[in-house]
Amino acid sequence: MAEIQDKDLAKFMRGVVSRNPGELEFHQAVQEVAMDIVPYIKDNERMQRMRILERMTEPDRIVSFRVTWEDDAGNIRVNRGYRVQQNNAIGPYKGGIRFHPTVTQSVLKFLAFEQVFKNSLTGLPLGGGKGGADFNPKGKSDREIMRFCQAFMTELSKYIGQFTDVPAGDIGVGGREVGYMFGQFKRLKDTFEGVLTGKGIEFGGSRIRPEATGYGVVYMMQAMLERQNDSLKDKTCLVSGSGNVAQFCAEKLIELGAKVCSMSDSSGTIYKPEGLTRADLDWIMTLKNERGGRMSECVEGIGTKFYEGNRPWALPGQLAFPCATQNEIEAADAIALVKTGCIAISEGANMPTDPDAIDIIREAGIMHAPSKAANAGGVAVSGLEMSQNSLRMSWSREEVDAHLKEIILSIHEKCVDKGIREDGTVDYFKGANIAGFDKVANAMLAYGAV
Ligand code: NDP
Ligand code: 8G0
Repeated sequence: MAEIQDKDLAKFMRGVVSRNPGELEFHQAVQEVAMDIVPYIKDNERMQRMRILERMTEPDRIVSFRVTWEDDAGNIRVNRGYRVQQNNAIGPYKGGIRFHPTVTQSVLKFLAFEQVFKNSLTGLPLGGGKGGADFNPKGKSDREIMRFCQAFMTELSKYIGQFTDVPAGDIGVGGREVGYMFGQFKRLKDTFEGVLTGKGIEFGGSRIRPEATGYGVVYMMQAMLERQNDSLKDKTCLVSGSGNVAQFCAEKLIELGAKVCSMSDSSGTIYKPEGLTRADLDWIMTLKNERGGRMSECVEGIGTKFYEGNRPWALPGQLAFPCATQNEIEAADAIALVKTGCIAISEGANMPTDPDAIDIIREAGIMHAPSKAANAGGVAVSGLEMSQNSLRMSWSREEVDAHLKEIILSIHEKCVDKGIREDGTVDYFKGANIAGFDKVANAMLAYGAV
């Protein structure tokens, strides 16, 4: 990372680093926000005196717990579970649960911190949190997944509730896992409440929740292009990932006439220069959602190219949609994107672009919507799921999609409002940080020293 020039920012970051030693992802997420917020509140005596930014960077609490479960061979297995309850100034803690071997406290703290700003941007009454476990669901049987989810929820159930903290899925946690966790919560507490989102439609789930994040990422791109009198039609697109977010990002792009030239997983990238068809995407969805397959199988299945171990960023494409994981665009990838003429990036994954890559992309004048703005559609529809649960109602696809679009457009407007530069271009990172910060900060000021 480049050395920090601003003296106040450097001092603030020294404090963050010394209070959170070794938590690199958390430092990265805080620095990205502080870069915009430290100058923004420099002359705000009240925000300074009330230590608003210091308080925002300290989670309200973190619970960490042992998850003991039994595998199919009868072995006792142990994992570590967490819930980071970051900030509930504007609503109950809200954010997903990740099951992946790379889960650490630092990763969940960065995600929970980002979540606070994102949830604020949605305009809905949602605080920020995140949870997960270092459990690897790959290769596990359905019954092992069930036992793990039940063991995880047995402990987590002590800390959550519809008005307290409302988790959902994330990497490695989809509809099936949410079902197992909801079932266990209901069994333990004997209450039927909207304590999780991303539920099945039969037990309180919202229409469009599975699609929401990916669709929203595309709506954000559409809004950025339209501001330039441009459109998605016939644009070549690089999508990374092939999970929930990537699949529905690809679906919406195809529907709107763009060409999805790549998708990927942790083994490598597929490439089809003329763009995947709807039938290709259906094949990929079955491969990933039902057969637990790898992207390399697309070569035989749908006739794409496959580049083992590679990310898609060096392939030709006008638009980029990172939808896999954090720091999947590094400096060399950013250079490749600039070289092949990428004009805009909409982030589906959380913090997919590392700080050096962000600088390169900014320098090149590429439009770049940060995850906290671009992927907020997922949590927004989770917020709508909570509303429907409270109303004991269920809205149609059209109603939910219309709300989703409206929320993404309003986030785009907030970014423009707070991030517009003198030359008329927009710093979407700055706009999202300031707009997300304002609402939470003002609520915290209203509460006094708590
Ligand atoms: P899924 O588990 O459905 O899919 C994850 C995808 O990313 C898979 O293709 C996976 O490949 C790939 N991936 C995950 N970790 C790595 C890694 N360390 N290196 C390389 N590839 C990796 O998760 P989602 O689609 O739900 O989540 C993707 C991203 O979007 C995450 O950053 C998540 O936080 C974010 N997000 C998700 C939302 C949602 O509603 N689901 C909402 C907002 C943000 P493989 O199959 O090989 O592991
Ligand atoms: O619905 C949610 O609360 C949720 C689930 C997964 C990821 C996210 C996110 O915004 O990163 C939110």
